[in-house]
Amino acid sequence: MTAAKQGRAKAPARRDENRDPVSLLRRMWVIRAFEEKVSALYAAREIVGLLHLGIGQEAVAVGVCGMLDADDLVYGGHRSHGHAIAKGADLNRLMAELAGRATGYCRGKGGSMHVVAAETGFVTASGVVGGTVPLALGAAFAAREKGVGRVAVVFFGDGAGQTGPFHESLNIASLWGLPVIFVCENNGYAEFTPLSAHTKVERLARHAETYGIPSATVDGNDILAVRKAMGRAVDNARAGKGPTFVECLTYRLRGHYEGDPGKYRELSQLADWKKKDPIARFTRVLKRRRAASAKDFEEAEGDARALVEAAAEFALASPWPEPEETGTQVWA
Ligand SMILES: Cc1ncc(C[n+]2csc(CCOP(=O)(O)OP(=O)(O)O)c2C)c(N)n1
Repeated sequence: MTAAKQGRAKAPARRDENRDPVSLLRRMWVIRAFEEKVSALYAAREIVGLLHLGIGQEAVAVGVCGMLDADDLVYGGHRSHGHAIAKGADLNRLMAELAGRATGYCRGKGGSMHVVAAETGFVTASGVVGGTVPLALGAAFAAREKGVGRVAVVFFGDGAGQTGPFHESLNIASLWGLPVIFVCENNGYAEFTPLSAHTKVERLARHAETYGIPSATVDGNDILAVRKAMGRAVDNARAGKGPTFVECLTYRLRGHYEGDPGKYRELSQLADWKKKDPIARFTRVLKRRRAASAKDFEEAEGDARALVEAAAEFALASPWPEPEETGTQVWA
């Protein structure tokens, strides 16, 4: 069976295979198309529960994961469909998980916020804000003890940067020189609270400084800037030089959750950020550099939408988990 038939969006096996700019654009399109479809299925009540979309933040997911090897480990949070896809998650199984079906990654028991796609190196998402930051330290510690040269990456938001586990993790990662990369998606809001109302530290990377960790703050809607910062971070982690903090300034173009009326932000702010859409922006870069043909651009979006439609069909045709399964795979 081909990768496309399995619902896999040609995930990078190794960082070196991932230099083709068109493949980066294609991967961003897969994430965008996937989340737009999920939004439509949610409106149709085919997907239920709380749903957080990362539309507008695709350059961070693809920029970061594209610099990793297949066996590097990635931890997400509550807004992590894009992170899982960028690390190579199978679209069919991911969509089925969101739709609560037995063919999903966690047999439909995890849903949007608790996806585990272990064989891709996407270890887990989590609904506990800041909760996966210390978990990534464990993976980094194990990798170092085993001497396997693997790195661990954790994605989190600016809100998570105000939690206790985040600060404890930075301190220990620095002290022990762990091969972990902290990727902060600073999208300016924690739920409905603007950054200025939850901290006086406007740049989260300043916390890294406090704990003696090198950092970079980059335009998170510029995939090339994200890749550059990540390249350095990964090289340092693999060379035994310890952690790096990469702060990506970005914006979510959807509400905090699907159905969020969004009254806490100005429409003009949204319109300004739409102009900085990471996909449109990278498309413009490629056009300027004549790095892709008109057909490449058309196919990048078209193929992504076709893959996602197939994933939705697969998910909705899949069986529900049996009621007897309720108590299995549950650790209690
Ligand atoms: C420990 C914990 N506290 C509070 C919440 C409620 N909560 C859900 S999302 C969220 C905001 C998170 O903001 P941020 O980390 O910036 O991520 P973003 O939503 O912007 O991606 C909060 C407070 C939670 N899920 N877990």
